[in-house]
Amino acid sequence: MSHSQCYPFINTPLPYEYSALEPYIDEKTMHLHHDRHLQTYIDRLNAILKDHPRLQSWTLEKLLQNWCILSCDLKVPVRNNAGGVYNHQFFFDSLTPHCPFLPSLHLVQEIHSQFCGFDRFLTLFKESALAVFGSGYAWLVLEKRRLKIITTANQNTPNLQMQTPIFNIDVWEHAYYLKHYNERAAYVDDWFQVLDWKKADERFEGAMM
Ligand code: MN3
Repeated sequence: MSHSQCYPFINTPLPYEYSALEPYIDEKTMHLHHDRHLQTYIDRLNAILKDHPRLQSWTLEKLLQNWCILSCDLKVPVRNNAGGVYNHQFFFDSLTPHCPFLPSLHLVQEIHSQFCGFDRFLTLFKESALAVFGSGYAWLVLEKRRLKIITTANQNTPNLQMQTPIFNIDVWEHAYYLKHYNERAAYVDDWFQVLDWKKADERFEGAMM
């Protein structure tokens, strides 16, 4: 995901094949999720910005850090659609078919110490993902050099001025319904298997520098 991208936003290809996350995340879900759900947010965001040249040089981050100072008619649509693009790009970019879970990663060690054990962290993160009522995301973020599990509703994003996202899980039903129906817990277990720990560690290291 490119942080310098601005209007017109484009749907960059996944960094892996649609089928690459099988059997944990199925190919059809990846097609629909990336090509339709994410595409819709991109199309809507571009349509909103089309008549607002002043905002066309703004990156996603800038739109998300400043949506609250926009005019009344723009606030909510910009937050929802820029958020929809950001959250999805971040989600897809946090997955990998190669599962490079390495206990030696600085991030993993930090999780171990801040959450009193890695298994306890996994339990807490899963509980948070299950606790999102309706649609939203669970995140691991870094705030003031401390790791924190947070949740966001709908397409709201973390507070990007204060928090650096490390990874997120999309718990909207469209992310898992085809394979897991209403069983969000089974989806969270599968998602853990394809989380890109190396990418997460790079984000963590970058924010700690
Ligand atoms: Mn989604």
